[in-house]
Amino acid sequence: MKLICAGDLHLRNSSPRFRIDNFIEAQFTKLKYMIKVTENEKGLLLLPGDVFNSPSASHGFVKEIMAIFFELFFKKLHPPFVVYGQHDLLFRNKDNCPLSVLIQSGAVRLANDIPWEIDNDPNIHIYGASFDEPIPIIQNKDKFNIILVHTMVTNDGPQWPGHEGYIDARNFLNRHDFDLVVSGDNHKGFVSSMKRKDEKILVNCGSMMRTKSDQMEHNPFIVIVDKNNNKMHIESLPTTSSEDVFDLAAIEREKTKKDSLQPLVAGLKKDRTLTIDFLSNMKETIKNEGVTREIKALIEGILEKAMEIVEEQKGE
Ligand SMILES: [Mn+2]
Repeated sequence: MKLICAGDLHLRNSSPRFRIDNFIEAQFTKLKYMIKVTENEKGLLLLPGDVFNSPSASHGFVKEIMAIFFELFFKKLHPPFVVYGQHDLLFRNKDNCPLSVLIQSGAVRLANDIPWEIDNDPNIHIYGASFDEPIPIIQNKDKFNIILVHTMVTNDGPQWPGHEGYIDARNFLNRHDFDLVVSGDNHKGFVSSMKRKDEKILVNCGSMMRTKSDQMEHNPFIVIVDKNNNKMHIESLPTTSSEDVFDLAAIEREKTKKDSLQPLVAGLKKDRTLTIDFLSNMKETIKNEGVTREIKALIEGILEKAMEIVEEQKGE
């Protein structure tokens, strides 16, 4: 049995800022490519959360995605397994969001703490931990245990100075005895493995699409793991060069603006309570000190932009 591991799809019906190509078409090309590979390999597609970019995806868009996933079912293959990422949820709630509609329809299956067994390979057990859920306990160590997890796993320690709330890939493999871990949340792609009794593999493909200017170097891929011999193959997704999909001049202008705000951003990031105090003091001051409306708007604009960068750097 071949396991087709993917990353965060972030399916959306709008183009992100800075993309100048036909983003929606590029997204469907990549998704259909994954489905094709799964078909050709008669494999099992594993999606570790953030399937949708937002819980407010339209009915028409959800229907389109549902049809693509159902292609596997109609070809007598297993539907993809999923877990919920924070982007799939509406106010952290699973009931009223597009991914729950796909799960209920049977287009995809939710992996959770009760292992799934699939009929043509009873030796495989599939678990899942959606966003903010604990890692399940393995019920039968003799099985080939797979887990889909949506949590920040990194390959190289913290992603920025002061980064908290992540787990290193090798640490994860050490702590939990799964044979294959497919993780989502970290948009940077990597593969990590560890030899215990058998080889244990952690696959974090990263995001399927390049949506942000810091992803110029990101080459979207999927990983095909052959469960029978533990061999893996990294398969690039059809991708156009970054120069052709990003508005480079606009990115450069944005970067200059961000760089000039960096000292302010660093100050705001230091302490959450201080930040709130600083912002309310500043508002009070500009209200009382007879500051003109234009200057007031300018200061508020700068603070808003700085807070935006602070939020952005908190991660996805
Ligand atoms: Mn994500």
